[in-house]
Amino acid sequence: MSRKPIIAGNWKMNKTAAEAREFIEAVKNQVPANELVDSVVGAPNLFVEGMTKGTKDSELKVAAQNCYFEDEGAYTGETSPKALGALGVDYVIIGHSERRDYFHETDEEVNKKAHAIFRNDMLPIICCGESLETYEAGKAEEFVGGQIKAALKDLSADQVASLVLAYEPIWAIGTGKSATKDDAQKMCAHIRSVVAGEFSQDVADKVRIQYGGSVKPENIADYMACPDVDGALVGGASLKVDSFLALLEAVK
Ligand code: G2H
Repeated sequence: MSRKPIIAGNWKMNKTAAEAREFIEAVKNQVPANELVDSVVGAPNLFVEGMTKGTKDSELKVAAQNCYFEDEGAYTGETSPKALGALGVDYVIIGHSERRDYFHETDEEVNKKAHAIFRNDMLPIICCGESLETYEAGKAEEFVGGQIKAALKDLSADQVASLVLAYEPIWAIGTGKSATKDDAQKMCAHIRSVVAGEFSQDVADKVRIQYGGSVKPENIADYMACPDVDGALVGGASLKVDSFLALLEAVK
């Protein structure tokens, strides 16, 4: 089963709107063709509008980094998925361990957000991953399997086949300690088997699974060589033009 690779930069809370514009101008005409790879930049929600305008005639796609699960209403400070959809945002990253950890995002909220994202014609990139403690206790597969089942609850088979899952072991995020390619392959294969069990083998064969956690141009080929790894969610190494383009070149 061949799945199109997807490389998504996750800028986290970095860059100003002017810096984002500069980045887009520098990369937008150098992004590989969309038939080869989905190239995505996850910008701070504050300036996704500029990003969607700036990437209009390019192969680059835009992700928001979070949204609320209601479309509108009295939710001061939240980001409406309806508003993101109307701006032409392609993907929304949800369930990132930083949001789960610092902002107490629960599995149930991740699931509600996934439904809201589909309702507004975007695709979720759903993050999962275990802590060092869980990894060392040998409970990583059980833990991540639980996150996946909860996140995908009541989605349709077609929806699940079209979304993106991102396995990011928390102990490998921004630490420089990337998981080995065997760790990544083992967990991504496990995640695919959980999807097969909950939906079908056909859906599991279609869903794209990224690895994330200290991915950089120097190690991306190792992960992409794994049969169940379909791309990467990249933080630090997605911030610089050269490094982002090198990641895309490595997978096209
Ligand atoms: C994991 C990743 C991107 P980094 O959070 O989501 O960040 O590549 O900096 O480890």
